[in-house]
Amino acid sequence: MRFGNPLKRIFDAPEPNDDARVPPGQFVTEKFPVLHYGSTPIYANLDKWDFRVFGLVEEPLRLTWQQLMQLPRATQTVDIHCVTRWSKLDTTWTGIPWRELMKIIKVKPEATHVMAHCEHGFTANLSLEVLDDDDTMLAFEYDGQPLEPDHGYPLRLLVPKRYFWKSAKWLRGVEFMAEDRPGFWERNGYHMEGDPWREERSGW
Ligand SMILES: Nc1nc2c(c(=O)[nH]1)N[C@H]1C(S)=C(S)[C@@H](COP(=O)(O)O)O[C@H]1N2
Ligand SMILES: [Mo]
Repeated sequence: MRFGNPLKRIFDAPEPNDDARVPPGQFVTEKFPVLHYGSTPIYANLDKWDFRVFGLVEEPLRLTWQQLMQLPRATQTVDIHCVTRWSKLDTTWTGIPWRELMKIIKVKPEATHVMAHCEHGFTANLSLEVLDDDDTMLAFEYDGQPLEPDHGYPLRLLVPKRYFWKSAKWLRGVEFMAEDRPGFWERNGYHMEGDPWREERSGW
């Protein structure tokens, strides 16, 4: 029996399959589909725009765009997974890491969950445990450019470890809560957690 050249076998090995990066039931797209309920907010400027931190915090905050832009930023490349079955690999975002935001907030010990609040009343719920990750951010750039209006300009939440509906566009604030509460899509039948690796699509 011959084993051949072991080095050759290594070089002939197929590229690591993207399957390992794509959650079950998803297909990869090169496009960047636009998906949301309602209309896209258009801002003439950000003079009146603010970002609110409220609920179970020692001190509620209201940050202007300029104040938010003073916070440390980071750029990361991640995969995103929409519950409507498209995944997009290697998307590059710049934003304020969640953990940087948390450094300026005094969260009360009883807080376990966050409701993301957006323009037009859209909401999405997340546990603090899921948010507390180094790839969660308040994103304001995609591919080095300000977010397109349709993709959430000026600010969206980015939670790569959850289905993309949790990455709330046109984010205007975060509310800290003592229990989990369904957000917009969660009230409409989506799963409370939305982990793509566990295919947590429907809550029913
Ligand atoms: N404010 C707001 N954010 C939202 C939504 C929405 O309806 N309103 N839809 C979510 C859903 S279901 C998806 S799949 C993604 C789509 O983001 P994209 O349009 O940038 O691809 O946004 C999420 N964020
Ligand atoms: Mo979605």
